[in-house]
Parts: sequence; C-alpha cells; structure tokens
Amino acid sequence: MDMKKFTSPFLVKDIRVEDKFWKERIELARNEVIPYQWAALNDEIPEAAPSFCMHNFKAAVKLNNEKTAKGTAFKEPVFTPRGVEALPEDLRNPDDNFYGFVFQDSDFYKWIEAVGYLLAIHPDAELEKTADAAIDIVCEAQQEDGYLDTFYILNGKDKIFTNLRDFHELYCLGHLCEGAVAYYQGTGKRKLLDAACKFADYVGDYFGPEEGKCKGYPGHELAELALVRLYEVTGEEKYLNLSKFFIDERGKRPYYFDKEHPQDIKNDIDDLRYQYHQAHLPVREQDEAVGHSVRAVYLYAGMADVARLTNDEELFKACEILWHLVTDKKYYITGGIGSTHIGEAFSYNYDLPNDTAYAETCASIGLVFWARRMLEISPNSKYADVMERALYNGILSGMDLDGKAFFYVNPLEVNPEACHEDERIAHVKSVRQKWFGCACCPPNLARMLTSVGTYAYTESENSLFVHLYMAGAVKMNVDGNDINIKVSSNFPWSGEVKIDVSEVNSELTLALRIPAWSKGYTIDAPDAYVGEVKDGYLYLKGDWTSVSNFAISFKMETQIIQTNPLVRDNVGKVAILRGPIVYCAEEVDNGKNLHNLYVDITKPIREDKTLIDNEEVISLTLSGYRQMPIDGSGLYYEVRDDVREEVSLKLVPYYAWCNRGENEMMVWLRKA
Ligand code: FUB
Ligand code: ZN
Repeated sequence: MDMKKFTSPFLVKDIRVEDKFWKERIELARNEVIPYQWAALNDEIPEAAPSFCMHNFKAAVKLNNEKTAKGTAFKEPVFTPRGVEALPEDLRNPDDNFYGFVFQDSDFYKWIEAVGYLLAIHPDAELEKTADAAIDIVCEAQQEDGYLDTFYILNGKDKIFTNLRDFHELYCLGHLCEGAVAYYQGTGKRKLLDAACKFADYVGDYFGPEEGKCKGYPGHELAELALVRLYEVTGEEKYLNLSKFFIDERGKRPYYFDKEHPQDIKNDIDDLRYQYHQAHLPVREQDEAVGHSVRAVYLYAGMADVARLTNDEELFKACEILWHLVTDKKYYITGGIGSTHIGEAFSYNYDLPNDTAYAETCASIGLVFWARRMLEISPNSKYADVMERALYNGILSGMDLDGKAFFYVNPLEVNPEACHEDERIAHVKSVRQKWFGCACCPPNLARMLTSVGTYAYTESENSLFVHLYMAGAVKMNVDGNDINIKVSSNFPWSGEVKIDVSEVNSELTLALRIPAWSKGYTIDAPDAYVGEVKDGYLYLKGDWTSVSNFAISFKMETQIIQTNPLVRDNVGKVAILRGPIVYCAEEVDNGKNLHNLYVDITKPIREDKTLIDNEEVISLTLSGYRQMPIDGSGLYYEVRDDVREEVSLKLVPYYAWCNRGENEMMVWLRKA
C-alpha cells in the first residue's frame, strides 16, 4: 500500500463549519470557553482550583531577567493523590515559585492552539492581541539555549531530562509544537513556532539514535504526533526522524526508565510497571492496549502519522491491531476509553463498568486524533464510526452546554449519593467542575471544538473522503484547480444530506461514508457517477459537469443495542441510540432509582423535540415499568412476582446530561 499518497490533514482555514450543532459550539468556544479558560490560566476564576499556569511563565521570565542563582538546585515536587504536584507551600516569595502540576505549561499551549484555530476562521484583533502578549511572555521564559519548561527552569535546570518517566518535559514540548503550529497556521505569525523549533532542536540534540545521544523517550506520549506536525509545517525531516526515534525506542530492553529509576526494579521479568507507559514491549509487538489510556492513544496516533509519512506498513499494521484491541474489547458505547481510575488506565478485556468508569475526556479526544490518522492512511468507515461516536458523545459530555463547567471523567451511570459517600467513586464528579488543578481536559476540549471541521474530511490524490456530515464547505486543490464542495445537513438529528458540487468542475472522486448506524440509504445522483461501496464508503466519480448537486439520505432511526455478554455490567441491559447520538435516562425526567426502571423494547419509541438549557434536542419516550419495593419484605425475601408500576421513560442525549442540576443518570437500562 502506498501510504504516502494521502496528503496531510486539512487545515482549519480550508473548512467552513456552518452546521448548527457544531457552529454553535465553536461560537461557544469563542465567546465563552476561550475567555473563561484564559481567566482560569491566570487564576481569575473565584472558587475554582488555581492553575498557576501563566504565573509559572511569568516567574520564569523574572528569573531570566534577574539572572538569579535560583533554578540550579532541583527541588522535588510532592506526590499527591492527584499526581506529581508542586504545592504552594512556600508563599513567602510566591512570585518566584513553580506551582501546580509538572505539566502546567501544557494548559497554555492547548489554549493557544484553540486560539490559533479560531483566528484561522474568525479574525479577532482583541483576542490576537491577548494571545500575542502571552506568547511574548512564553518566549521570554525560554532559555537562550532553547530549553523551555517552567517546572525545571524554576526548580532546577540541573535535573532536566532526568525523570522522563514522570515529569512530562517531552509532553510539554509536544503541546508547545501543536500550539505553535496552529497559531502559525491561523495567523501567519512565527514567533511561537520559532520557539517550538528551538526547543525541539534542543531536544533533538540531546536525544536520538546517534552514538552518545540519550536513548530516552517520553513518559507521557504526545511529542510523537506533535513533532510530525512540526515536520509537516516546516518540512524539516529531523522532526519526523525524532518522532520515529521516540516511537521505535519505546519498549526496548534494557528498559530506559530503569536507568532513571533503578530503585523501582523488582525483578527481571516484571514488565508491569512499563505497561502504564506502553513501554513494556516495542510498539510493533504490542498485543494488548494497556496502561494510561490518554498516553496510549496519543502514542497510537503518532505511530499512525509516522507510518503514513515513512510508508511503514509494519507500523501501520501495529496500529490496526491496536485499533481492534481497543475498539473491540475496551471501548465504551459513548466513545469513552479507560475503565479504571487506577492509573487512569485501560483494564482487562471486556471490563467496562459503568459507574466506576474513568473514560477521561482527553482519552476520547485522543481516540479521535488516532481515528482521523487511521483514515488518512486507510479510509475504512470503522474508524470514522468510532470518531463520530466519540465526538458526539463522550467528548461533548465533558462540558456543560454553557461552556463553563467540565467533566474530567465520563461514566455511563452516576448516582450522586455514591459520588459523595463512596471513596471508590471519588474520581466521579456528579456535576461538572469550574476548573481542575490538573486541568488537561477543558483546554483539550477547546482545541477539539475549534478544529472539529478537520475531522470531517480527508483527501488523497483526486479523492475527497467525507467522514462526518457536518454542514459547511471544504476547499481543496485538484490538479492545480481550487474546488469547493458544500454540504448541507441537520446532523445529528436528521440523516438527509445535500452535496453541492457546482464549484468542482474537475475529475474528482467523492467517497461518502455510510454510517454503521444507518439502516440503509438512498442516493439521488446521476447513475453514471455512482460506483462501488468499499470499506463502508460509497464512491462517486466524474467530472461533475452535468450535475450541480445531489442528495443522499441515511435512514436514521432509534437503535436498541446490547453488549457482548462477556461484559458483565451490561448483561440484560440495552442502550438506546439514534444516529450518532447515545441516549441516557436522567432522574429529572424519570425520578430517583433509575436502576429500578425496565424498558420494554417491543413497544414503539416516540421522538420529540425538547429544550435542554436552550438547546433543542430530540428526546425519546419509551414504555416500561418501575420495580417497586414490596412493603415489609426487608432486604431479602423469597422470590415472588414484582410489584410493578407502568411508566414512560424519557431519554435525552448523553452529551447533554447534567445540565438541569445534579441528578442520577444511566445509559445502560434494564430490559423488561
Ligand atoms: O499527565 C497529563 C494529563 O493529566 C494526562 O493526560 C491526564 O490523564 C492527566 O493525568
Ligand atoms: Zn484530561
């Protein structure tokens, strides 16, 4: 397979999102999320967990300007239940200290990435001024030699790169590269991009296959995919090579992290401690998706990038194997991954508990990154189906409809009483939070929303692949001609799609995804254009001179889904979906004790338009019953007929749950 024939992903500026569903969210990001997050990064949100992110950059600038001796004697951060955190214990001289998590810089980089995407589609002089001023601070914090990580700048540069396993320097490099590329592409301004290249060069001088260079690799993956982005924008192969080096070095023996942490070596065959970092085996030999789920999918996305750009079929094969290991065995129906809060990790196959799930917002975002990269190599609708599921469900559930509060973990069943009383579920918040000390998810969501259009399409030679039916337009160049393709739809509520090809006038193949949820489709296009269906895509080909638009309609009906019985938690239960949307029951519509509700799947399902916090959604009403307690029978009693109350169950989209106050929620419902 020639993987190189697939071009780089579309840029945000090449795609117009006119889709009501997504456009409103992009506007929300512009008007609410981005300003709110800027305030959070500057510790200006009353009662929210402090960030210290911009504080740290400013403290590093101060240190650079004063050229004080500080920063030469390393000060260990403290391990807290939330991870490696430098707590503000020394407030006597607060301006000089590093506070927060070791990767706090990355929150700014994700924010600036989102700003870059926004500015690409919507000029905003005020926002650009704020961003430029922030970039000035970050660049002033950068050391003359190119090094840029405020944790080590403030705590002691004598220890840089000595704890790759835990301290995230290469993760911060990754986010810096991603933010810098997006800001450059959005504004044409190079300052942050130059800073990213300078830091990447510093890292490239230190790490690499050449003799004498360090053979380490990131403890938290991301640099792999980010260096590829740097390569794609600068054309500098050294960044691609560095990414490939990090990927191929992972898992080699002797284990690199053992050199850093000899005290943690237990015995020669104990590779468990490496699973957390996906470093237990070389990536090409991995036969199970293990460890920290965000790290894993960021790695897999980087592997796919390198496979595409170096035409490495073996590496792509490894990605494909891992894709199935995740999506066939360790994947929630909401697009969530990571079943356990212990290590924020994957657990064993088919272990998909609903109430203790971790399903971190970032992990679903990483899954989408990976899916699009797989599509860039191999357009197969299995990737796009997962991408769509995660985008419309497990990612969006991470944010309130007003854009001001966030979930970090996204379980499929929540009982607020348990969240308050049960330490085993302490990681589950029953309402979205204003901010987090470890705030990886909110800015990740911001960058995802503002670039969402780039997930709708990929291109290869003279073909455009339409993966998501997002209303809007895409601009591409075929044989030197600029062409525009416009899409109209009311996804995710209707399966009717219109495609306008009036500005094509070139030999072009359009490959349209047939979603797995669709129970059939009809197409209204000239026969001469309509070709085969391959790997879940309907191929249309022609010069588009005799047609200016056509329609395709996917049958979007409610679906009743059950799980492979190997998943213990879902036996006897069903989930209800409609198109890409996963539904759930909430207490506010159905009363307390949702686990007493049974749904009768033989009865018709009614669809209604409902408002949730001013957002119009389709709600579903199903028939069923509630199992009632039997008076005086105590905790246990000999089996007898249930006392039942007939009820109508109202279901709403999972992404919109918890926008009407704290309450119970359940996706998997008992089947009558
Ligand atoms: O370690 C950086 C980020 O913080 C991870 O991706 C998240 O899981 C959270 O632990
Ligand atoms: Zn996160």
